[in-house]
Amino acid sequence: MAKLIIVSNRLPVKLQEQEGRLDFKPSEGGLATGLGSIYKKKNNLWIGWPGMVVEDETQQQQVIDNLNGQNMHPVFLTEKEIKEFYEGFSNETLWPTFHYFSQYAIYEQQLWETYVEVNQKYCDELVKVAEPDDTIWVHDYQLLLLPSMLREKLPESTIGFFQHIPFPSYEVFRLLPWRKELLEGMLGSDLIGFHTYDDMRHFLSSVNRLVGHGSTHGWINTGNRSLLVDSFPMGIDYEKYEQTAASEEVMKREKMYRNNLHSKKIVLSIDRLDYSKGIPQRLQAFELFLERYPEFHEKVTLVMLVVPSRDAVEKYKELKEEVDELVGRINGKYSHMNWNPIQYFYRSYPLETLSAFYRMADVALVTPMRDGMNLVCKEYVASKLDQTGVLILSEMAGASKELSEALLINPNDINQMVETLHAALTMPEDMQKQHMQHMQESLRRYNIHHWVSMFMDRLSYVKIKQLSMATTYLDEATYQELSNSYEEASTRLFFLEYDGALVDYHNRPLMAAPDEDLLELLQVLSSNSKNRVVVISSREKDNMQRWLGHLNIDLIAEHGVWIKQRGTGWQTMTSLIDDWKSDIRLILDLYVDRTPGSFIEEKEYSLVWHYRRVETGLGELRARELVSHLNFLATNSNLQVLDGQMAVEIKAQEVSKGKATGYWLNMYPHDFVLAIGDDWGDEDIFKAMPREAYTVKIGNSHSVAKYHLDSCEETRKLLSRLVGLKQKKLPKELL
Ligand code: GDG
Repeated sequence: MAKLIIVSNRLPVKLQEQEGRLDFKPSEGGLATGLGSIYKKKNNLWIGWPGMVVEDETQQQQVIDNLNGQNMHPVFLTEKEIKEFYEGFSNETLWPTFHYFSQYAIYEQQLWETYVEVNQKYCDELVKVAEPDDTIWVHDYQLLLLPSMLREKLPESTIGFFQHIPFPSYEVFRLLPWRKELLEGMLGSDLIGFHTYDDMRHFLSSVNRLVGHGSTHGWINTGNRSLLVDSFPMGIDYEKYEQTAASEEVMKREKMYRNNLHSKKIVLSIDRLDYSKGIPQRLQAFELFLERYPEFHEKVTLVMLVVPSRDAVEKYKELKEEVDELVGRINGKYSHMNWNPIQYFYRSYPLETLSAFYRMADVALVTPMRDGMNLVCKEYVASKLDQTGVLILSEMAGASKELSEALLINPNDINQMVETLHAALTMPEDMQKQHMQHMQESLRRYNIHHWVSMFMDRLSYVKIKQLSMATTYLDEATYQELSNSYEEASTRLFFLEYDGALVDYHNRPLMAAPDEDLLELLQVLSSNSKNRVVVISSREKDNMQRWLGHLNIDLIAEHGVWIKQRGTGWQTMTSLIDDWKSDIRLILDLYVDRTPGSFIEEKEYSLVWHYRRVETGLGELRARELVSHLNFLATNSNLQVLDGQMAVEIKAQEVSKGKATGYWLNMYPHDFVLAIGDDWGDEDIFKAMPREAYTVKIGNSHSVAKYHLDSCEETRKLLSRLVGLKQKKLPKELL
């Protein structure tokens, strides 16, 4: 039975050695709780590093046996791998870059190589336990390459990927030397999730600019697969925080801490030690607050909890020193015998203490410089059972997109932080309750369980959608069938689209001239007296004549305005009027003026605006504008607008490749028909074909064609095999 496998860098347990015995401590993170409801079910599984280096094989086996009993499976990492893959590439290259701290990022080839190796290690471990039809959900930035590695080994599996940290703007992401490989790694997924729409937008833009795949409504087509990118803001286990806050133990602790603090107002700050969390900036703002509002001296205390993290990394050591110094300086300046403005704890506490802190805080100061989501602010809101308290939240945290009732600040604006802190400490209680109530309603609904089910539902939807869009790959068995009917036929028709099916696209259309191999292939194919070969294009007839006119083949140019049967001259199919062209040309000229790099191609009965050489993004934007502009003008005319490959074409409606190919089907007997195209304009050709025809689309996107191939090379391979020709330039594996 198909199962679900969760993969993350760390397992939701921490393995420890105590007095020679191995001990497994469960992790209490939000993700562990949220996914706990699914990974423990049936034969599901969670795969990851158990948090300790285990080298001894007998010990490793003990760990495997123990974890397998709890629906977990370990990936063992060596000291070197932890240093280079986890501390190094993950935390010193990816983490700073993705949090807009590129100046902290290090680029070392050795670290990258270990990152690749460890991703492969996770893949190998997964392949041992996964079945071909399993669903695999990969988590976070440590495993960006894993989706594609898995796709190669388990092509049929369902792969979801969720990134917990931000995805930076293209301008920042492009700085990484391994940017393309990282994106390609992620693109092996069926569904890619981020916390916010902005992360998703940044990712799509990087994919477009660096890998060259555009997207429509979050769908990316890689040429042979379609995948979806979407946003899924992660929630918390709301009930757990609500119930903990209501427990006797937590209330007892709150009372005790309050007695010890003497202060009337408490401001709370909780984070892992990390430069992305804005801890020094927060301290500076608190210092300025004390300076500007002396009436709050002895009345307010900042309880600051910093959880040790990544202390082996240099930048974190420096940050720790900076925080220690700032706290020392502020306390040194303002402390009294019975009041310390800052109570600073550099350690981790049990959930009950955390919950007591949340309960007693009048204000939570959550001011990261950048944060994928931030769960602390959500936990604070869930723990405020009497609905008093104010949340000050950074605009740079993903959570700010949901918690609009919080007091939102820019963490770089110290003055704004100071004034907002003052506003929070003096906010009337009824207003506090109003804000808190709205936030609680939202967080209760969009909790961690909701997040898991949204992601899983969307993943199933993607699989269904992929199936409904898919054409079958023209595999060996189909080839044999096609080849048999080719052999048996006495009259055969071939309809072959030129650009995209026989020849790859070029930035300049006139650079896509036929190479020797193609000319030879067409010559051999057409020299068989049973074959009639029709090459179709939207190109001008003179262009087609120059490149292919000498061959014994038929040609269709300009979408079917012009046709040429072998041994004869060019003729038009219909008497067309082209008096619309001068008006439309004026509009296209306007778009060329506004879009550097674009140009107009004028054909006898159509006009094309090309934007292949335009800055990525701008071309697509202008094309959308132009298409809607032209569609509006074309409403009551007989013109048709084609939104093609990096080009917008406008032509007379009565002209179509489908109509043109219909002419051959009527004129010539045929007991074998093969039609190959790539663009959505070629769908007309497929529709015009008889039912028994072999219709083949290049690229696996939605099509009425029966089959698909992945590239022009594969078209050539198919045709060469039919006529027994060895093509010189084809890659070995295709021969
Ligand atoms: C990454 C992204 C995204 C903190 N101190 C203690 C303690 N904690 C718990 C909190 C909270 C968690 O740690 C911190 O979560 P955050 O979301 O705030 O931040 P990251 O660790 O950086 O997490 C982040 C998250 O992934 C999820 O996608 O939100 O943006 O950076 O749950 O309560 N827990 C205990 N003792 C402590 O002293 N028990």
